[in-house]
Amino acid sequence: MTRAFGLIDHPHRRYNPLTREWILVSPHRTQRPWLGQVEKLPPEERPRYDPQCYLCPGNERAGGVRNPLYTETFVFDNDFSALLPDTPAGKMDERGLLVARSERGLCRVICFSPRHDLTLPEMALEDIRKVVDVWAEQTEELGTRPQINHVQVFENKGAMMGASNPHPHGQVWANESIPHEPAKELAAQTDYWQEKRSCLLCDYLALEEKVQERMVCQNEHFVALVPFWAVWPFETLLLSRRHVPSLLELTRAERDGLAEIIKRLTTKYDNLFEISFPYSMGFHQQPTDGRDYPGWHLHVHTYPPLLRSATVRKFMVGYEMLAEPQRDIPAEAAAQRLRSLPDVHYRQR
Ligand code: H2U
Ligand code: ZN
Repeated sequence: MTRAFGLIDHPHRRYNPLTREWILVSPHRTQRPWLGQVEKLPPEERPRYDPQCYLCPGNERAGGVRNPLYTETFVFDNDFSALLPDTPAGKMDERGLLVARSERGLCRVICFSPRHDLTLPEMALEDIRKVVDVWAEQTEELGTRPQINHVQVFENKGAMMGASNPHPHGQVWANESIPHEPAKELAAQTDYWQEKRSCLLCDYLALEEKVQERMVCQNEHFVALVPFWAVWPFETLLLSRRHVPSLLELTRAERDGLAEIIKRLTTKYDNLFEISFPYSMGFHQQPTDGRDYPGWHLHVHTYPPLLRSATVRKFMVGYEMLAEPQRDIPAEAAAQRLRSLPDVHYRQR
């Protein structure tokens, strides 16, 4: 029995330097037997076109608008937008205890493909590349508006993550304020930049490249890894190798690299339990208020809820709701699993 502290054997807390939060890691718990039910899921078969789907080409959406017969990507204003462009300005503050502010913005839906039966990993590389262009276009178009100071591009995939429809799609929400998560990351990256005159995520990536143990996959322009401070079981962080603050600064070759690594990473995810793997994935880009943020480094977070099979998922309950997040599978073990999975999708093998 070892007495000396080690990350593999002993409970410990890890620090997330991007959000400045701590997580509890309990590696010894993965040995305990799982008593919950594990069922085999039926194979998913979807038609190329679903007459009931509100995202398929030519179909009607809520409110009676009809989608065009689009052949590549398609973007539209969300029919149930959480943010609206014409909200009147106003605020409330009762002794610092009842505080509110008006918020303007807008929400869009991005269809990745006209094909109802595909998802990102099963799409052709050149078609994912077109989605990368749309993400950049949306960031630019919305971000240059004077009242928009932050653009959040994301995808909710799978019913488990609350996605309303299996048709491949993502969303973009753009608003006046910098939301809570990016605001925490902005503070940490800015402080680091000011203290060290170098970038937090560039320095972090250099460390990870030295040890290699949390790497998942990489190409000339991007690296996907399980961050040291990961909370979700197979959480990953995708980083550009070059220090760029947003999608807009990527060269064509870097956009190609982004499409390629997204295909590879999402393929590995699907291969993990041989199901269409649920997750929430999103880009973190510098604010679009026109100011300079030299410390900001473009990255993508992917948060998947599945723990050890297609049916056993992680919830943030109990200690995690009341104290802090906790994980059983150390980041190193999760990275090793993802790394060893094939780059060819299980349905295309
Ligand atoms: P998910 O990415 O969580 O599946 O959300 C899809 C969005 O599509 C959701 O925000 C919108 C919902 O408001 N939607 C429309 O804009 N029009 C419709 O006809 C149905 C759903
Ligand atoms: Zn569809």
